[in-house]
Amino acid sequence: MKQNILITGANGEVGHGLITALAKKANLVTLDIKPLDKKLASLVKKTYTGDILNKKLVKEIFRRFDFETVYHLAALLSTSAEKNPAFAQTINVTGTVNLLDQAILQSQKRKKIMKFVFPSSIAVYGLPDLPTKEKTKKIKEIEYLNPITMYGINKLYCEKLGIYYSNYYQLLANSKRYIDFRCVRFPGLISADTMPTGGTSDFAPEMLHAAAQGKNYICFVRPDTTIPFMAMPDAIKSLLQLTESPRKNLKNQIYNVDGFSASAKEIELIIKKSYLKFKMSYKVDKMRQRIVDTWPTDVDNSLARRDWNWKPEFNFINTFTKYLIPSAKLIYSGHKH
Ligand code: AKB
Repeated sequence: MKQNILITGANGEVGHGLITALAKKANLVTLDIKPLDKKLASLVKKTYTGDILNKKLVKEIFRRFDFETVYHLAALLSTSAEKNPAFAQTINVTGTVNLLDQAILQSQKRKKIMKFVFPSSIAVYGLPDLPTKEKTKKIKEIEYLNPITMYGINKLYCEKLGIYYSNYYQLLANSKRYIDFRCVRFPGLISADTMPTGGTSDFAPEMLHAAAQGKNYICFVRPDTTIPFMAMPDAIKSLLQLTESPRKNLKNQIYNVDGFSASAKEIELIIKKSYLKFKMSYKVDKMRQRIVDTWPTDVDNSLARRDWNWKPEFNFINTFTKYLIPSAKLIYSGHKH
């Protein structure tokens, strides 16, 4: 029998990829504040349009379905969160607690472990200044956990909550594990199919989508701004690979995953090789620049490599030449929906 999987924030970029990848293998139940994209509707068993903060709704979903795995993707990204920190805290943290509460209740009742997979972010890092960022290069999971954004703080706290719910919940009166919390820290994600909203790494996908639509683009960070990025197929691959790994192989619960590291200028130049008429300029947004200046240049993937054999398929060049540009060309010429 196919297992039931719940995906929150299903209508977002990662949700799109995950639904497509899992549709054949599992019965998918989705929750999002917006109605699910029509293209995806036929791939899921049941879709709920509603708020992660609506406890009654979340309870009802867990009453109707027994879940093997939950992918909790719903979140307000870093720039949006900075515009409304109190709201971000509620969505990102209270929303996660609502879900973890229902997950643990169900798994205790069924006496079965539930996997709870959570995308965290490089926003949990906070480098104090540019020389330290320059020097640090590939950051390890335990380094510089001093986020300066509400989103980064929320993600870091939710990582801790996940660890609490899976290892110490009510100090595990009967020392049994009910939640198997697994987490990847994503870099900036770039998808050919969808546009992110409200993130600070959005300058890279925005550049690509502007070029593909024949529009000009004004980049909101300095040309030398360098952070790690990942092609969406690798992001989906990493979530699936981590979910499928035997628990005994996982010595950690939080893993960096890498794709490639590139500056805004390098991204501009590679896009311009395919879109010869693309015009771009830079107008720095101080708040967003300040955020990315505290994010690392790159991440160290050695724990993910060691425990679940993580290896990205896409590097800087083939992310653009083999995935983003060919797919964006198809999409914007109307051949792919
Ligand atoms: C954002 O920019 O907020 C996200 C992220 C890096 O987590 N894309």
